[in-house]
Amino acid sequence: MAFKKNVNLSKKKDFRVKKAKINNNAKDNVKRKKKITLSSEITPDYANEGINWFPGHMEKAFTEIQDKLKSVDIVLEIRDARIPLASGNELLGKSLGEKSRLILLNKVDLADPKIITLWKIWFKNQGIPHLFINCFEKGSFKKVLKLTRQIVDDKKKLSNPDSFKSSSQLKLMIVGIPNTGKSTIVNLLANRTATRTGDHPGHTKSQQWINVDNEFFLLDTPGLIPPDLKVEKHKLWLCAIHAVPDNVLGEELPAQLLLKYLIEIRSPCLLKRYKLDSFDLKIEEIIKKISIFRGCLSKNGLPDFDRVYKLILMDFRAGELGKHCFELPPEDRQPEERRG
Ligand SMILES: Nc1nc2c(ncn2[C@@H]2O[C@H](COP(=O)(O)OP(=O)(O)OP(=O)(O)O)[C@@H](O)[C@H]2O)c(=O)[nH]1
Ligand SMILES: [Mg+2]
Repeated sequence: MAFKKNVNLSKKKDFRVKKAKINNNAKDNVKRKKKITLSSEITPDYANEGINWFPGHMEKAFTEIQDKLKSVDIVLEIRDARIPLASGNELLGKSLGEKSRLILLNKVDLADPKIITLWKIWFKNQGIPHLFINCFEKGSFKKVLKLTRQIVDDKKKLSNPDSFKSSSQLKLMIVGIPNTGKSTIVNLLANRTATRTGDHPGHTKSQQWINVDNEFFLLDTPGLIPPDLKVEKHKLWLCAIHAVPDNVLGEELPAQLLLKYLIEIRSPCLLKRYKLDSFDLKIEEIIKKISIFRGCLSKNGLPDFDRVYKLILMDFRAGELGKHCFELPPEDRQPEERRG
C-alpha cells in the first residue's frame, strides 16, 4: 500500500509538468514531419522529451488494477514475443508483490523462431512461469488454463500442505501493455466473443469480468505503457509493434529504425516485399525505391514520406516483412547492448 501511495504522488507531480507539454508536443510532431529532408544518414532524433507516454486514462487504469489485485488469485501478464522484456511493465510487476503471475508471450507467430528458442531457455533458467503463444493456435489455450491452475495450487500447497484443496473457482486478471492481444486471449479462454478486440492500442477502455463456466473468472483490463520508459530504442519498438498509437510519436522514427534494422540483418523479406535488388544503398535511396514501387510519391515526384512510413509499419505489423525479435536475452547480447 505504501508503494502505491508513493507511486501516485510522484506520478501526479510529473503529470502536471507533462500535461502542459502535450499540446506543444502535438505541434512539434507536425513541425518535425514538415522538416524532413533526406540526408546521407537518417538518424532518428530522439527529440520526444515532451511526449506523455502514460496519459491520465492509464494512470486511472493502473489504480484500478491495484485496487482489484487483492481479489484475484493470479495475474496473467501478456507481453509481445518480439520484445519479451521491453514489453513488460516494471512498475506493474513490482506492484504485484507476492501475487502469482504467469507471463504469456503472445504473437509468437510474428517472432523469429531461432531467437524465441534462446528466450525459452532464458525464461526457464530464471524460473519465471511463462508460455510462448499465438492466438491462431487455439490448442495452446488449454495449456494456459492448466498451468494457471497449477501455479495457484502449488502456491496454496506450499503455504498449507496439510489442508490443501484445489479451488473450484479461480479469478484471473489479464494485464499488459496495449495491443498485445489481452482481449483476444480472454475470448479464446472463454471460447466466445465476450470482449471487444481491435488492432489499435487502447481498444479496451475499462475493466470487464468474464465468467467461464463458473470455473474461471477473467478480468480484462485496459493496456498500460510503463510510466518509467527510459530507453529510447524501447519507445520506438513499442511504437513499431503498435503498442503506442501512431499519433503519439508519428510514423517516421519507428519506420526508419525498423528499416535500418532490416537492412542491418539483411532481411530477405525486405528485398522481396519491395522488389529491391540490394542492401548496399543509402537508406534514403531505399526509401525512394520503396516509394516508387508502392506508388507513394507526391506531386513533385519526391517520396510522400507520410504514406511510405505508414505503409512500412503496416507491412511489418501484418508480418509481411518477416518474423523478427528485437531483443536478445541479456547474456546473448553484445556487451554494449546489455543495458538496453
Ligand atoms: N499476429 C497475431 N496477432 C494477434 C495475436 N493475438 C492478437 N492479435 C491481434 O492483435 C490485435 C490486438 O488484439 P486485442 O486483443 O484487442 O489486444 P489488447 O491487448 O486487448 O489491446 P488493448 O485493449 O488496446 O490494450 C488484434 O488485431 C488481434 O487480432 C497473435 O497471437 N498473433
Ligand atoms: Mg483489450
